[in-house]
Amino acid sequence: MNSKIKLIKGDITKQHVDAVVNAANSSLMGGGGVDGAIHRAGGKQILDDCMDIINRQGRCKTGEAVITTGGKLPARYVIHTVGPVWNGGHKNEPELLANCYRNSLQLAVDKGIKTIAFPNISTGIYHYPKAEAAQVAINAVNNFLKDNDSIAEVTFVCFDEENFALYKDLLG
Ligand code: AR6
Repeated sequence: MNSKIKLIKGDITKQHVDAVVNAANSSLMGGGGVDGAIHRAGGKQILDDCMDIINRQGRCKTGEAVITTGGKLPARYVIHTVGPVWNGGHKNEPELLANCYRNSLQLAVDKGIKTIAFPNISTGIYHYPKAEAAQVAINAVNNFLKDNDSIAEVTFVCFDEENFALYKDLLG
């Protein structure tokens, strides 16, 4: 396992990292779960940036990622990515979920971001099975870090006990 990968149980809005990742939806206009928490804690500046992005380039497709200010968060940036809705596993969900992690990390590299924290994308309102999602997330991050030196630390922030236990097992 890559030594740059960290695991914590907690609230992503409290993380002191260069960028936190948001499990958004394609409208980028906020929602429930971690998306709601990030917009509430980060304030209006994040939504304003999201609106600019939507006006410039349209909706954010599943698996893609965009970047905004962190507003009032301790993190300087928020990377918003749209996870797949779980549809039984036959709608390319694993590839789309891996794309969320890869595209978020690539955007981080492009912005010179060194430390980044991920929530467990798609495992709440989008109903992706947690064990499968954890495996996809860890593989995607590991593979990315193999080919890219510029990211110093990737933290998986698990909010619920079930995800935390799964990651702890998989990360050893
Ligand atoms: N910090 C870290 N993780 C959190 C937090 C938090 N403060 N709050 C929840 N989680 P979800 P999704 C975890 O539902 O499944 C929104 O309405 C939670 O335990 O936030 O990708 C969007 O607008 C779960 O493991 O995101 C979309 O419409 C994980 O975050 C939709 O939900 C993801 O759960 C996206 O659904």
